[in-house]
Amino acid sequence: MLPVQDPKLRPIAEKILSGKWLDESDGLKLYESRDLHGIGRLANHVCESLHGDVVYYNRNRHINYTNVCALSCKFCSFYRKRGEAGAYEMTVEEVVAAARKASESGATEVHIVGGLHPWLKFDYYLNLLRGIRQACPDLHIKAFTAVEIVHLSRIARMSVREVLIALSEAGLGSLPGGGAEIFDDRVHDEVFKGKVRQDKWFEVHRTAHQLGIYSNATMLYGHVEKPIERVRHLIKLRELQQESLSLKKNTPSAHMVDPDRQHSSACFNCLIPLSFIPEDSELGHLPGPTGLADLKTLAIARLMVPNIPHIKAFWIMQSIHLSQVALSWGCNDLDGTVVWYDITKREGQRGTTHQELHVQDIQRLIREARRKPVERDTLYRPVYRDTNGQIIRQELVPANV
Ligand code: V47
Repeated sequence: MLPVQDPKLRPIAEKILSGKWLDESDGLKLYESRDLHGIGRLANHVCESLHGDVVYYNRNRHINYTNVCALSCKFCSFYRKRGEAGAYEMTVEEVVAAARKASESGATEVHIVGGLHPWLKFDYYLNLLRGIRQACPDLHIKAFTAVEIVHLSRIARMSVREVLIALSEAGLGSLPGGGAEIFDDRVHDEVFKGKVRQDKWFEVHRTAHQLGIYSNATMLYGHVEKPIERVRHLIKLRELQQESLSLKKNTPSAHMVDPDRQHSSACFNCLIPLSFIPEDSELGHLPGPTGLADLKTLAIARLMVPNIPHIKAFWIMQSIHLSQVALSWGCNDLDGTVVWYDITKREGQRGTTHQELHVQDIQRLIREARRKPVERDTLYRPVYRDTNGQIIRQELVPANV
């Protein structure tokens, strides 16, 4: 029995159940359909066939090192111009201190992104990575969106490839998925003119994958884009992933990011559809997505992009309550403890950067959704801890844990 009620979704359901990929018109039909539960069941089918009942989370700490930005994207309420009230930039020492504190309280990852600061030198970024690497050798540093990487290549007068190699050597572990927004020139010119276009975003992630650096991908939805633009965005991500996966299959394995040595290539780990939060942005007059629109988009992301293994409901943006529901709509990841976040704030969080979920609460949300919570590291390897919360080193973990 096909798990859909809308007859227009039957051919799509058949494709999904037989493991075939959906095309643009299938994506549009999913958006047009009112059979939200049918779409959810299909997404859940894909999710469970990949991950069973496991839902991942991590112990992480987001750090936004500066909100000073050369750009003025209309959807963004985070950026400030230098000297403007509320503008800040953290020193390298402050970032390292925040990372050390996170590591001491059990985090395995720091997620570091900021605005395109017009005056910080390339050395600032290298020193920041080196400082964290030295202070916390085991902490994974996921840092800098593709847009920041292009900015660094301009200020350092280096190619994207050279910048990524330099950052890796200084301690970068992987790239977050931000800055993708919607890969469409009309939407680009209307909402984030001045930001790099899609070709550059893809160049950064393609190059990262070739160098063996894993990355994530995002889609910012619920502002001025149309369903067709979301569907095309998702298909473009699926295409790069396919390219990266076929390269990965054909390269030998070794974990060195070294141009003179052979290394294994990488791919996208996770896709994060980001629900637009209009408050305090230049698009504040827009209503933003509803809960049902959020669920539909998360599920459609799962269905359109079967080759990116993980779909994350980022609780900061989809809200804690809806992210829990999304675990039955194709999502198998909630991000993590976060602790500190300045880019977006929902009602009730305005005026504070402290946005934190405790591990026990994350686990409770997942269990209540009838899933099994598994702590992961950035690269989705399970993290095992003893009863005091200390990490049991992977190689010491017996096979039956
Ligand atoms: O690039 C900015 C988005 C992104 C708003 O890789 C907004 O694991 C909604 O990319 N409403 C940064 N979204 C966040 C991001 C991310 C988050 C969590 C995990 C990962 C990961 C990546 O936030 C920006 C932009 O697309 N954004 N303003 C807003 N008003």
